[in-house]
Amino acid sequence: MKESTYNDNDIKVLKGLEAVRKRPGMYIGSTSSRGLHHLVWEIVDNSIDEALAGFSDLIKVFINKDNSITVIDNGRGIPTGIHPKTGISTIETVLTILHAGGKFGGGGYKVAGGLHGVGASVVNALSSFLEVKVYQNGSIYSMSFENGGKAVEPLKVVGKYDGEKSGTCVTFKPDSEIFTETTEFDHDILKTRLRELAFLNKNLKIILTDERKDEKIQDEFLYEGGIKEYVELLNKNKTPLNKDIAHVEGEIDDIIIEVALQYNKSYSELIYSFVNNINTHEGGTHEDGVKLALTREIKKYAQEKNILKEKDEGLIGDDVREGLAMIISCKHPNPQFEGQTKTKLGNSEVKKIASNIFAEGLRKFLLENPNDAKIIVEKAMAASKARIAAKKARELTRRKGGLELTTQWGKLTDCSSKDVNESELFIVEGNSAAGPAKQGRDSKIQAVLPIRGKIINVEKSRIDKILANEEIRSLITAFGTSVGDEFDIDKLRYNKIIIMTDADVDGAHIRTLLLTFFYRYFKPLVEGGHIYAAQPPLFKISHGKTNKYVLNQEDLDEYVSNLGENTKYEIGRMKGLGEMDPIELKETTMDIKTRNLLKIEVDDAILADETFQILMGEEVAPRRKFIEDNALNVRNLDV
Ligand code: 1YM
Repeated sequence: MKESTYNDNDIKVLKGLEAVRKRPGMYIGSTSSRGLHHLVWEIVDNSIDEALAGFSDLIKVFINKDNSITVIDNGRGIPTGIHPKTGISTIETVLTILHAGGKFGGGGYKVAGGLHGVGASVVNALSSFLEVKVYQNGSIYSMSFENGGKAVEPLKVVGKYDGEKSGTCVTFKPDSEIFTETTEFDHDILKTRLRELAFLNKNLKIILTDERKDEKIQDEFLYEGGIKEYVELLNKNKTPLNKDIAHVEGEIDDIIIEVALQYNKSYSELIYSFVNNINTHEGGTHEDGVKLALTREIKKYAQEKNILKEKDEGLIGDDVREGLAMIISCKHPNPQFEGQTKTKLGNSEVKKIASNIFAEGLRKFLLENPNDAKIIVEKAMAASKARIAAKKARELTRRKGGLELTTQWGKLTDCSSKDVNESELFIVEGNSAAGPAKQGRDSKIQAVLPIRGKIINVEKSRIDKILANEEIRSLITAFGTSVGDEFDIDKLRYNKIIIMTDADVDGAHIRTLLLTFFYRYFKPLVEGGHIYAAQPPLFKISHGKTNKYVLNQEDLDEYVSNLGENTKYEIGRMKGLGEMDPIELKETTMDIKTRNLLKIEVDDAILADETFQILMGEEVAPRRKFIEDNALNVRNLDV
């Protein structure tokens, strides 16, 4: 009787795990590097849940020599007894039955949900090997699986130990038959997220050890200040304004809201929000509530102190968020995630709770820190003035006949198609490149906008000054979306916006200036995958009557080595787009059939912000260090 239950179950288990192996994308998003790292987060999330429940304070992650991963925590250990529903051990249940990770107890805050939360069984299904060890009541229990979750032998006690401690240890090796692109873990990806988890869970120690090199690398993260220290990191390369970081924490109806913030001299806002440690990229009710209270409280304070007068135009959200670095962390027992990427908190009750908790805490901070409060209000007032000036300037140009510009710079050569989906905008540097680009384009779907050399550095200027810049205005007009509080992505006129600059240092600088501008003022275009970089060839190889263009040194070497010993050839280094004839430019860089576009994607928003700040911001010392640290890379790239 018992045996037959086990067999039925066995078949069900294998079917479940097979389904995961058949369509891994459905469970972990993709089988690319991102999916590979997702496996680690599934296991680590179980350890984090245990820490959130208050049972553990240490997580160790090892990248082993063979690119397998070991995760250890000092929690209660996965229960070792027989599971009432499945009739097999709870450990085996957790590792072989889909969604068993949904826990049996209920209650408490769980990382599970959103992107993660498919559970340890999915990791098992996608691994060539997995071993779990549980330390409980003096016994070490162990069970291992291979080939996508097939049990090697049942759960057994493999040893004894002295002491009170308990914990779980999972080692797994991703299956190379599933992860065909790569099975190699990226140290930095693991490090960044583990550090983030340590910031979000104060007093939780996380240690990452990379055993792959002869000299092993170890990073230890432990933050007593939690998200306060996270804000400190966000402002590391900036000039902070308020001396003390404002920190607010409160709980209503089991919903915990924690916020830390500090203003800096820059003009951009940096807000990262989380729910149960999951980054809510798309925001949601917790973020809405905090933003609402921020605007209301700063405005109220400014009026009470008579800094904001009756006659003044009010402060709006954009004004009080200029130069703001803020982390919002919400813990919710039953979060509902919405949005395109399921990273938007939907629970409607949270807005009011977040706004009430934050309003009270911020008010207290402003009253207790009058000097900081004054600096914050003055920053918002200055932003408000600039915004109003920019708006007036925009209205003026509009009355003068729209933002259409008639100067030679910023003169758009539009495409004839009105179908946004097929339309492309090439932003080219200088008039010499505009000529061949206009001739080499497909005039139906490709528009060309020449810009003069270096555009204004938006990292160092406020919106009013930025909008006074001719190049910037022509870009905004061409996009069609407007900017700032008037931005509307539905008005975008081109599906692809392609930066086409020379393959040299100046070209790279212009590309960085443009990317900074897009990232700061048109983030939805970057996040929506509308921004691209063209890749003009770096070398031209001529032999006989053939001209071959290649992108880089590697391709050059390969092409030349295949030419045959007796072929005479010449290598030319391309200096600029203007040097190419229209047909060459079309074939190598513009033609949708033959070109090689680079899509601009942001994997790590915090790193992107930091890099733009370092490269384009006011502070010189961090830039020097960045260049020194990366000089070798640049040299390698640009042989
Ligand atoms: C290295 C990975 O999985 N730790 C871990 C997992 C569990 C528990 C403790 C745990 C949870 C509960 C009760 C509970 C899990 N248990 C389950 C299940 N580390 C790692 N540490 N006792 C222990 O949630 O009630 C799933 S995960 F389902 F068995 F309870």
